[in-house]
Amino acid sequence: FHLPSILAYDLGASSGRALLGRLTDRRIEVEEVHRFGNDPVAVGDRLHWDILRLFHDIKHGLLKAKLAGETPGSLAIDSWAVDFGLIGRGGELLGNPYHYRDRHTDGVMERTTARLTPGRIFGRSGIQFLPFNTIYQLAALKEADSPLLAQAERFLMIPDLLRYFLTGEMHNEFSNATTTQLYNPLLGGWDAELLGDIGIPSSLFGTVVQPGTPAGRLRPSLKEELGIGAIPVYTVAEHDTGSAVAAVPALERDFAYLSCGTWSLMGTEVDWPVITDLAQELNFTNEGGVGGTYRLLKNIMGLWILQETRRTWEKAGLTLGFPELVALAEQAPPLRAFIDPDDAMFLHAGDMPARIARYCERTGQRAPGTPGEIVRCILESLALKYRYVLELTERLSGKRFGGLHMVGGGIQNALLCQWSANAIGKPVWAGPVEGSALGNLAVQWIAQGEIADIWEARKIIRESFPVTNYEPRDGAQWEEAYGRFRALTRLS
Ligand code: ADP
Ligand code: LRH
Repeated sequence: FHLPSILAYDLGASSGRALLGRLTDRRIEVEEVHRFGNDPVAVGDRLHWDILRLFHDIKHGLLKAKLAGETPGSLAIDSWAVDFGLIGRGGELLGNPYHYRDRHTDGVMERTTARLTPGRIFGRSGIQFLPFNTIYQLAALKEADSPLLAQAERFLMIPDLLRYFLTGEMHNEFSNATTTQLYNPLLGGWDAELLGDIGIPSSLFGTVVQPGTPAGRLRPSLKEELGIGAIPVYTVAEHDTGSAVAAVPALERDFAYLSCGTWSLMGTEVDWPVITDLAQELNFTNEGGVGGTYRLLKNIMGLWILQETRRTWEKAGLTLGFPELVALAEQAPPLRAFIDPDDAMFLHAGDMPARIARYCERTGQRAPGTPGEIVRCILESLALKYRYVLELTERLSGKRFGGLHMVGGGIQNALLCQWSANAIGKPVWAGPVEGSALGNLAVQWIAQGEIADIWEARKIIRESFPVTNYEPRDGAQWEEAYGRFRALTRLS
């Protein structure tokens, strides 16, 4: 007896993918049916997601599944956090959603926190201060007197919106809702006071539904267009990091994870948000997860810096793939120059090699010159920042971790995994690569009663996919480097 396959769409900031999953004899098998680019589009001063192209690729994934002879029993979508579309009269999407790296939020977090106080915002949401949080994006629209707000009747986050395109139903999913900094976990709903503070009507926000809720079926026009059945659609942890952490193949209750893609998200899972002065001071977040869990974590700028470096060189005629970049870094001399990846200068798109040079000048270091030196500087700095944030996670949670679980596309970079182990002085357990898509599949199976809970899912994932073990090496050199890194980056 075989259960039908099910379909997971995982949309990352750098690419999207559709994975078919099958659960047979407590083992998961996956097949990637579609992978597609996710290229934001700059128009004038604005940066948008190409939301209709993403929807086109979601439909294309369905078509490819059908051509492969598969009839998925269900599907779900997860994506990056914080971004949203506004829906107007007649159910029309108003405008193209903004990209969280658009500059319209520049200065808005500072103005909003000065007015409301950080304590009020963190105390009510438990979410870290990031300049692109939904609360500041909405406040920016309000400050600009955006016509979108005047027309808006509903607020949908990116997966809510794509799910709505598929089904015609509007639901606000919990894990992603928490990333807005407008959801109050203590009240268990949208925070009407914070919404009032920024002048946004509560009526835009619907009831929040948990991951693993049936959320409609493909709408008739789509069935007709693609010649397929009325596939049921579920909510999952629609925040990709929530799905990734649900798939961490940990057997121990207290574990540390690093979801390693465009962003590096590091932290631990907790049963209840840690909303304390220390959490606020260290700027940790409490994002909602599967089965009532929360992710106590911190954003680290991640491989975004490498992606933009690669794009800068490509525009100058030097096209290098990630494996080639990693090979060049390996040949460059070790532990020379460091950056703080989380310096605000690295947030927006642009010429990262030039910014790295500027950072080094500012901190009295010789700037890396060759491509290999530059990539080495980025990867080593990330590894050192991982150590810093892992130490903060231990301090804040009171837990001690025997090693670090890494998941996501970044673990295909074996050098980064090894250097992370070296920097933290503990083993790194790397796998699976497609963490978010697997967490997405697992929550669909939990909703359908095929898997009991995330702990059983983690066990099944552990038995279905390889985990690579990286033991720490070169302890003394990395210890010395960490001291220099801390001094240069002024991290206390
Ligand atoms: P996101 O979901 O945020 O778009 P992914 O989890 O897909 O990101 O990870 C993308 C990152 O993975 C890239 O920025 C790159 O650094 C890394 N990566 C992808 N493929 C490889 C590879 N073959 N070798 C080394 N690194 C890779
Ligand atoms: C990772 C991610 C992260 C958010 C960022 C906007 O893809 O969802 O958790 O902080 O994108």
